[in-house]
Amino acid sequence: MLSSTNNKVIFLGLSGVGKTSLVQRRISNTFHQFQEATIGAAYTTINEEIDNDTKISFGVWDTAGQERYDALTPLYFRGSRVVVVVFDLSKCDSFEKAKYWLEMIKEKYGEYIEGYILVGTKCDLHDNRKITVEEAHNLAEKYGTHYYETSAYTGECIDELFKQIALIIYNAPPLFETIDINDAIKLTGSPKPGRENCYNYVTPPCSC
Ligand SMILES: Nc1nc2c(ncn2[C@@H]2O[C@H](COP(=O)(O)OP(=O)(O)OP(=O)(O)O)[C@@H](O)[C@H]2O)c(=O)[nH]1
Ligand SMILES: [Mg+2]
Repeated sequence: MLSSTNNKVIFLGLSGVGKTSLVQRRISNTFHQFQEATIGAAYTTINEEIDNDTKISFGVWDTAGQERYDALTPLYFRGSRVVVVVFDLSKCDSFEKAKYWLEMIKEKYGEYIEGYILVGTKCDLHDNRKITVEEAHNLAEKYGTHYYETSAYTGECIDELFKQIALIIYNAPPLFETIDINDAIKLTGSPKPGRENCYNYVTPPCSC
């Protein structure tokens, strides 16, 4: 199992698009018609199986979409491996907000992020649909993101979305580079009784 602590995933999008509902459907297979708006951000750990021998664990930051939190949201970008930009297929303003986040992240934070996913939610509301598949695909193509259409109400495409997040993390290079042993501080000597975790520190000899 790969550790979750450094595998940070952030969900972004206008208030009411259904970010919390996506996460709830995945972790407890439930749906709440009157889901309360998130305050600040909520954190959850999710485990995904890549295959029989490989499991990935990642931490999801489900951010608050209300505009008053917009200035705070970029604080969560730092160290994110995957960014999930969410919009409501029945709300044009949420699609505009998705464009805003994609543009701002690519411009300012792009180099640190391994993958982006664009998600159109509430695909169960067929009659209210405002954003066409073509428009969504064009946006996904412009920013090089994956694209999913989901419904937290029916559960459609939720498993596929979280599996894709896990795959991006699985295929990403490791977060930390291995330290050359010659550059490391060497630990020598025997630990003192009762202080088994304490060692004498000896720095490597100077090579000059
Ligand atoms: N029909 C339908 N309604 C949904 C779906 N997903 C979410 N909703 C409803 O949309 C409303 C908002 O959902 P939330 O999950 O709270 O949205 P959010 O993006 O987390 O909102 P903030 O926390 O304010 O940013 C709730 O009333 C949900 O029941 C869906 O797939 N289909
Ligand atoms: Mg929420």
